[in-house]
Amino acid sequence: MAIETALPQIKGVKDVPYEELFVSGHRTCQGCESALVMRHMVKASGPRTIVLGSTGCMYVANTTYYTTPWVVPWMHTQLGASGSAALGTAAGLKVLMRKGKLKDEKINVIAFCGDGGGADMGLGAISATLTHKEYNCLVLLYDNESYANTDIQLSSQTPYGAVTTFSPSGSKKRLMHTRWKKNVPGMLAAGHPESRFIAAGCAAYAVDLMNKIRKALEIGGPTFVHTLDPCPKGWDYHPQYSQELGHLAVECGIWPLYEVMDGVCNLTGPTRQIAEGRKKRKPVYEYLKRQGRFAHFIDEDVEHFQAQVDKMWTDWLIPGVIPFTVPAKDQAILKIDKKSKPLHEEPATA
Ligand SMILES: Cc1ncc(C[n+]2csc(CCOP(=O)(O)OP(=O)(O)O)c2C)c(N)n1
Ligand code: SF4
Ligand SMILES: [Mg+2]
Repeated sequence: MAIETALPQIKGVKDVPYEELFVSGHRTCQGCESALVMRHMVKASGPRTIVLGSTGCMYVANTTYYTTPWVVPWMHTQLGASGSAALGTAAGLKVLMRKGKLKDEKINVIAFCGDGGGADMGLGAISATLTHKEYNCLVLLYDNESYANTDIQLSSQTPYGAVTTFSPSGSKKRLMHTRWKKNVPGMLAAGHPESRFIAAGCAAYAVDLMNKIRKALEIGGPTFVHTLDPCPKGWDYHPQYSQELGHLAVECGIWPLYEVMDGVCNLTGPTRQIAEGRKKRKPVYEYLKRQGRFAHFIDEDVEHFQAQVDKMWTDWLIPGVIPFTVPAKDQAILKIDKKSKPLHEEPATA
């Protein structure tokens, strides 16, 4: 029987393939959203897929000796090498097919990395890969907001003020970590014109995520998807709340869902509803209070966090995506009319 390789958009849950290509046999924590990302990722891409994985929880916990949940071919790659592994594999397949050593068919190449491996250590390799338009590959960055596998160290994706093993809250210094999260998908979309698809997703919005993965693989060339993944161990909450926290991250406006296809930015899911004024953005306190990593926050910390998120929605050129603020005197020259766009509701005070 011929294997269906086209990847049409999924209209609703009934369209989601039954076939599981990431099954039992892994040892991720209960409630691990990153494991769910892996499952959705290969469900969306189908059986003609090669997965390459950087060191991290999704490598270590998924490849305990003699067991693995991967049904598709899988290979480990070095912590900062997801970009290089994706490009090298795509190039290798192309050569083998050109020489007639492999059947000429569409094989999806996906390399995943964590936030430590992708947003920090391997960012250069991902950037280089996104400039090579002749190779078809997807880099998926699963972001649990810490170097989780080595016991929750701070990364550039750890949110402002959060406790990690490298940023404990002390009596002299309440907040050890005061940097705002690096904007990886926005940065990559703004700087890589040869990449035709770059997106931000979350497994709590499974169909939205699977469709982004399918678009990335169907459009061709090097593409990138960044997911925000609640991690019960690192974020310190009961595993049953992973999906709820994913929803809250989006509903509070902290993690906007969007895709940039051929240079056109499209907000998706609840992010679009908030931007259109059809849904009220929730106060960030709703999200922060549910996690032990923010338990040391006092009112002024919550207020600072809220003010930064508000700025993303009110001042940024594209809410949550492009962090430029255009001064009033230049808005007409740049054809920007902020007043015509109701970007946010007034946030409630926490
Ligand atoms: C070059 C290199 N430095 C350090 C390590 C040790 N190490 C293994 S996994 C890991 C954490 C990776 O964090 P991240 O990429 O965010 O993935 P996560 O563990 O959070 O899933 C580290 C530091 C390594 N394997 N290779
Ligand atoms: S530490 Fe976090 S990312 Fe790692 S397996 Fe556990 S829940 Fe998943
Ligand atoms: Mg991580």
